[in-house]
Amino acid sequence: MASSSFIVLPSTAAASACLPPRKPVAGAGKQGRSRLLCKCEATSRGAGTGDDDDLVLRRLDRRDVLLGLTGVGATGAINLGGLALATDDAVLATCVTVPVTDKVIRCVSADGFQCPGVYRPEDVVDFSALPPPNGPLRVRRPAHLVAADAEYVRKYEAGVRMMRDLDASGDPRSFKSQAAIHEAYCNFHYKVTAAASRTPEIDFDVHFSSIFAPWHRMYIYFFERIIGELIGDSTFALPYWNWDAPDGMMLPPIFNNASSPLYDANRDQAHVTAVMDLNKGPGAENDLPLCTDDACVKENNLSVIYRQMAVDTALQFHGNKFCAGGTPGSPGSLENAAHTAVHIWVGGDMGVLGTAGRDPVFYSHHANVDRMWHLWTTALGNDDFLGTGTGGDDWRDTSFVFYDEKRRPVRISVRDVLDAGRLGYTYEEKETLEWLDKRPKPATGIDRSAAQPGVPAALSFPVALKKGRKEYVTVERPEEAWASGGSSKKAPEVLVVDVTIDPCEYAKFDVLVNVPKGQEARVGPQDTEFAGSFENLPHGGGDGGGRGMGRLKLTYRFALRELVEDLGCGQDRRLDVTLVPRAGEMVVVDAVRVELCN
Ligand SMILES: [Cu+2]
Repeated sequence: MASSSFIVLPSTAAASACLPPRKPVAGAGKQGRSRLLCKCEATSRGAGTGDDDDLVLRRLDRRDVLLGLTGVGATGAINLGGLALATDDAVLATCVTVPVTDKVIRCVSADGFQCPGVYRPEDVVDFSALPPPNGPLRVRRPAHLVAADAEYVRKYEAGVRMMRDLDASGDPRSFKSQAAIHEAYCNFHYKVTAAASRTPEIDFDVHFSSIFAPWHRMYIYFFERIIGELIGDSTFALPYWNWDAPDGMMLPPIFNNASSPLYDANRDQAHVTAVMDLNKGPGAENDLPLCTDDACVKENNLSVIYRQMAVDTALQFHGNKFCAGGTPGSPGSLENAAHTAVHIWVGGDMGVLGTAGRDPVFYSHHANVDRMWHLWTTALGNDDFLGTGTGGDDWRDTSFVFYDEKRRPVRISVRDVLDAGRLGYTYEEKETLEWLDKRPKPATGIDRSAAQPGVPAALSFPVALKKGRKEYVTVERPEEAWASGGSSKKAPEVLVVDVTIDPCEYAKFDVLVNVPKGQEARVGPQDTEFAGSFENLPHGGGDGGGRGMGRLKLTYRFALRELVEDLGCGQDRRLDVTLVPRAGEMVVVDAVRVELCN
């Protein structure tokens, strides 16, 4: 059903790890890391103008490469798309796959930021050498239900209060030190050493790669153990914010008591007692005008969660492996969807990566992110090790050092944390997993005969997104997909969108597939045509202020296998893609393509 009003881009051949095949590219050496100061201030520029576009594009370092290869102005969309891919190949070739360990990353105290929990290397003990947890499994329960257990809430509050009372500079278990761990690892205070990256030291971040899920599992594991130690209860388990269940789609009340140590006064006060909307940005009206009541918002939320969980491969779920050599980062659906939306919804400290760990609800939010991972491998029966994209052994050998409840620096690796049971905890499931049954259905309100051929084509890549201006592109599907009428779970079809963003800016855009021009407002998260959203949780904030961050290149994959099946377009050679910008002044889309992910 491709209409001629969309620009047509070629597909790439099916490739492993969702990346195009490698080929040598002249001029690749011109790729530089442009460093632009990131002030992390709200931008106040007006609606998009041509000048704004130029400004955004000038900050796009890949463009230097493109200009070096050919005149951008003289090339059409197809050539530009091809060149953008070729440039990606050059970047891929520089990917260094040294496993991230405490030997190759180091925290740098600078710009007012003090690295928390400094330790002497000779004091580090391996987690695997410590006695395994004994006693019953610690059971993490839904936070909205533990309110009825006054004894539990009292103990939890006592533990957090004791953490807050510990000496912030002398005890790595203090609440302030614990919060600073997240800031250190997500505001680019850690550097990958030159030896490991074979380049000058580069920034390290636990987001935008398959490190996201295991690192956060480690982080809240030790946080939980510290509380248990302080209150003298080794069975203590964090409550999880059950935001994937309709009854949990609100800030759990135990966090909204101003006299409790679980309180954070900086949260968005308009949201602390409202039903959470995973499709709404800060300060914005609901982006999707289809909802007028809470029940509808909750249904939309369930669709968002269905989409993040119904991905077939570890690469889609966890994102790319971390590459020290400059390959674009890639968050998985676990990170990019509900996780980011909940941070944004809470706002305040939670709304910026640098300060997120200062809000006690962070640890319950991430307990649910962790539970989503747990469910993906258990209830949904998926395999973390599908393919090689998440880094295989590099991933399992990735390790970090955290202080444990006994104030010992402990080296813990990804392979130590793949099974929650081996860490001695589990999740109590009280609510049914309603999202499991929320596979989106084709929109009923759109007129499919209303395509408007003849609308002049206007899109060439890279393109700077502007709120209020939708972008239309038609992409070709891999022959393997259309020739067999669709794709398989083993090699599912995905829509790959390459973006360059300002890491300090909140940014969001929705992606629609096969929606005739002008009918976008008739399609919402419950509809098949809504492929999903890309959303960036801003870096910055905190003591270091997020200074010195450059532009960030990311790749995100939108699942297409079920979408194509449900729209009955498995034999079509092309898909019409609409990008709907929602927030952000500095988002550049570098390429859009369809690949088979295996
Ligand atoms: Cu988070």
